[in-house]
Amino acid sequence: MSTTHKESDAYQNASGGWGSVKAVASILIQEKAPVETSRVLIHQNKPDGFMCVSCSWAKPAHPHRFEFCENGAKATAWDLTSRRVDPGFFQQHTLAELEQWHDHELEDAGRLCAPMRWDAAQNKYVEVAWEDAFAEIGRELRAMEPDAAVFYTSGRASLETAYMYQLFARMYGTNNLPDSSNMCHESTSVGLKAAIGVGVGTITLDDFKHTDLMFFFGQNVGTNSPRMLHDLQEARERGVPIITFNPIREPGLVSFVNPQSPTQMLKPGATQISTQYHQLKVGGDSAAIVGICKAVIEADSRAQAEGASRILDTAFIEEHTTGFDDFARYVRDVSWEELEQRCGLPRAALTEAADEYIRAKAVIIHFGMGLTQHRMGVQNVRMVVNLLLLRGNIGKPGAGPSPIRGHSNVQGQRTVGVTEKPELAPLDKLASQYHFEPPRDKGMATVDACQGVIDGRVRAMFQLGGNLVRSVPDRYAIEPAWRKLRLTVNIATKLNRSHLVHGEVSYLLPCLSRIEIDERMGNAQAVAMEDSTGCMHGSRGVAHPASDRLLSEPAIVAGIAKATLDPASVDWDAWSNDYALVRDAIAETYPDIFHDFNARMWTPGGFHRPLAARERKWKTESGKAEFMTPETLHEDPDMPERGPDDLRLFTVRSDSQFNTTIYTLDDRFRGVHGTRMVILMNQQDIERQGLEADAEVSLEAVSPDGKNRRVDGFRIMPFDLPAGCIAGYYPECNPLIPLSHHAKESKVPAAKAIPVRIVKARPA
Ligand SMILES: Nc1nc2c(c(=O)[nH]1)N[C@H]1C(S)=C(S)[C@@H](COP(=O)(O)OP(=O)(O)OC[C@H]3O[C@@H](n4cnc5c(=O)[nH]c(N)nc54)[C@H](O)[C@@H]3O)O[C@H]1N2
Ligand SMILES: Nc1nc2c(c(=O)[nH]1)N[C@H]1C(S)=C(S)[C@@H](COP(=O)(O)OP(=O)(O)OC[C@H]3O[C@@H](n4cnc5c(=O)[nH]c(N)nc54)[C@H](O)[C@@H]3O)O[C@H]1N2
Ligand SMILES: [Mo]
Repeated sequence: MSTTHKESDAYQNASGGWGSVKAVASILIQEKAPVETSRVLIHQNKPDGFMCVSCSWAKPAHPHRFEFCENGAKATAWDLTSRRVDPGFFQQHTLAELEQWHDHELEDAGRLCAPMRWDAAQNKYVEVAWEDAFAEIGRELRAMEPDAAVFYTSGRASLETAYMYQLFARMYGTNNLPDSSNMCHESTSVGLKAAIGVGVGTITLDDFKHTDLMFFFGQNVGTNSPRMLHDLQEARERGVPIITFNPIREPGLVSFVNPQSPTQMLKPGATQISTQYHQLKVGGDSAAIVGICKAVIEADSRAQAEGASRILDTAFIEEHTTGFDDFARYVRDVSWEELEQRCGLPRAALTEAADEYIRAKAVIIHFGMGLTQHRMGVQNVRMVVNLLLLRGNIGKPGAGPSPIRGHSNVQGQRTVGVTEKPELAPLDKLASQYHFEPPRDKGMATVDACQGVIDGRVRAMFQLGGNLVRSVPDRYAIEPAWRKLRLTVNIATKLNRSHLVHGEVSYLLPCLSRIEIDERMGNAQAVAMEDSTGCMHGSRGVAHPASDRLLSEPAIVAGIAKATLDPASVDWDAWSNDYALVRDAIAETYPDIFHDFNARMWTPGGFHRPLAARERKWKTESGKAEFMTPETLHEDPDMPERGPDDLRLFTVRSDSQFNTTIYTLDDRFRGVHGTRMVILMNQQDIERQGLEADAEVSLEAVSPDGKNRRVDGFRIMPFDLPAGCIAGYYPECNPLIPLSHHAKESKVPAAKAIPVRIVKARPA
């Protein structure tokens, strides 16, 4: 049942606060860029400044003086480091040598400075001229079947770059356009699209002023979207309750001190964030939400019997939804015992949450990777919608689903056509706008592309940002397969493992960070992105570029496109010299969203894309918002039976990383220092497995295909977690995830419930 909370030596203080100020100062010093960086930080997330390269949380029209958080400051300092990985660095280090470096050391070596080509004779990267790089990449691509090439995007590149990239891939002849969303919120995009007709959240920052209850399912705000803490704090000061479902008591969801409010910093005591905190079992969310729905529907039946006013919003359900009767029947039939067993929480916890839900008139549900990275990830998202629909909590002020996206423009890249799903791209429009016949076949999502690399079907891998050999599952199969690729092209700011595990022909093309001034033909360029709330913002770099041999991402994409495609209806040079022209083209493709793009991008607080669901117009198959009856409440229908020693591993991010970028080896909030090779485990599980704190162990995947997936060298750390669930860090644990262990329908790797077993280290 629900674990009682006992602090390990984890962080005892609120998130934010002095700890956060200290952490910002120390990262500035670590990166040796204090003066420039502190000047630059003033412009972070400000109208006419640059949009933070860290998370995708909304940027307000009236920003705070310092509109950034500890992690945003770290991300900025990381890009503006004074360290350089220049051609001389590569002369000193062979790739064989660099392969021995830790991920942290690779990126910490500094910013890439010049375009590089892998030289087989020396096993080194050597400098090339940009034009020669483009020409050879073009030749390679022209000699290949288009569907053998994959064009991955990590969610950081701007709307302009993303639009150019997808157009280039399609003109070349493929829909192989996977992006980081495939490992992230794709379960949301699929689930929300089917349920309410739009694949994105429906709330805006304004809704925080009107809401009277918020939920958090599987999102760690203090680490992954800390600027949002301001909005939560303001809501808490109005007395808005917050209910959290998370197997770990994350300090950022428990309490908060605003480091930018001098009065708060001086006063003892922090704002309590979560008013209810439920430590459910990993993968227990569908069951927990069905439990809340059951309590709501039962309360409604009682109200009806007593002649009191209804609890369900029956008018809304009648007019706007389908599938309610089936769902309600399912909910009435499922037993409390089953729900308790599946989510690991007592009925009382679920009814306590339901009581609060019933009292509230406008409810927002925030959610993150804890819901999406599961075999039943899409269903989890559908259950969020079910709960909202019961009381008409979509399409009114202060209410709606709020998926908190990851990378700062991951949502926007999808909006402008980066997708492997042809039905989501405006192919007819592109055909008429650019006079070509776009490919109509389904492209590869990220896990398909990885399978394609393993099978040999994929011959070329482009990464516009990202570090796939680290971020995807099944590393032991992936790395050797990656080395058999014909062509690998990495457009990146910093060196990472994926640049070392390369194809026969391999290029490392360094780009500007968007924090940097991007001048083309003497004119400073700006770019735009979409935040988690569907709002577009302009962004203008303010720092000096790390090297004069860098090109911007749009210029690199244009260079490759021009060298690959026949002279066509796109003037790539003109686009790469004036991004306003790209925005005009985007506006022509998507007039509803992007009309007058160049003028509107500087609207303080950004401009919102129209979202039909916000107006209660449902672009679904039935034309209504759709309730979904769950298929199963089992977290992993393929593996219903567990052995007595089997555990479920969920992978988490530390306070000091951005995905595969590891800033330091500490996780201040969880009390982990100097190492990431720890397994967090409940004390009873430790004893039951005959282990003790600090014991050295290996983890072994329990997988049906019988392949050996094992990672050595972990230490056990007692932690307050539900029984049977253990936690470890991403990406260190990724070799344990079978590629096939991904969400049904969305294919998001199920990184939050990996079946594993602990193997004790043999005594030396
Ligand atoms: N500083 C920093 N910021 C980031 C990132 C980063 O790495 N560092 N990454 C960015 C990206 S790309 C993304 S996608 C987001 C990710 O941000 P989040 O969505 O917050 O993702 P995670 O940190 O992976 O996990 C979130 C939470 O889910 C909980 N959890 C795990 N399993 C379950 C479960 O079964 N049920 C429930 N209810 N909870 C569960 C974990 O304990 C954790 O607190 O952050 C973005 N922002
Ligand atoms: N086990 C497990 N696996 C996971 C997850 C998990 O929670 N658990 N999370 C998944 C999620 S949510 C995501 S989003 C993926 C992320 O996976 P990826 O997209 O593959 O990885 P990132 O770590 O975000 O990419 C980091 C690299 O991007 C490059 N980069 C940084 N800034 C820029 C820029 O401005 N331009 C360009 N061109 N390059 C840049 C740098 O070289 C850096 O090394 O990982 C997924 N994998
Ligand atoms: Mo993500």
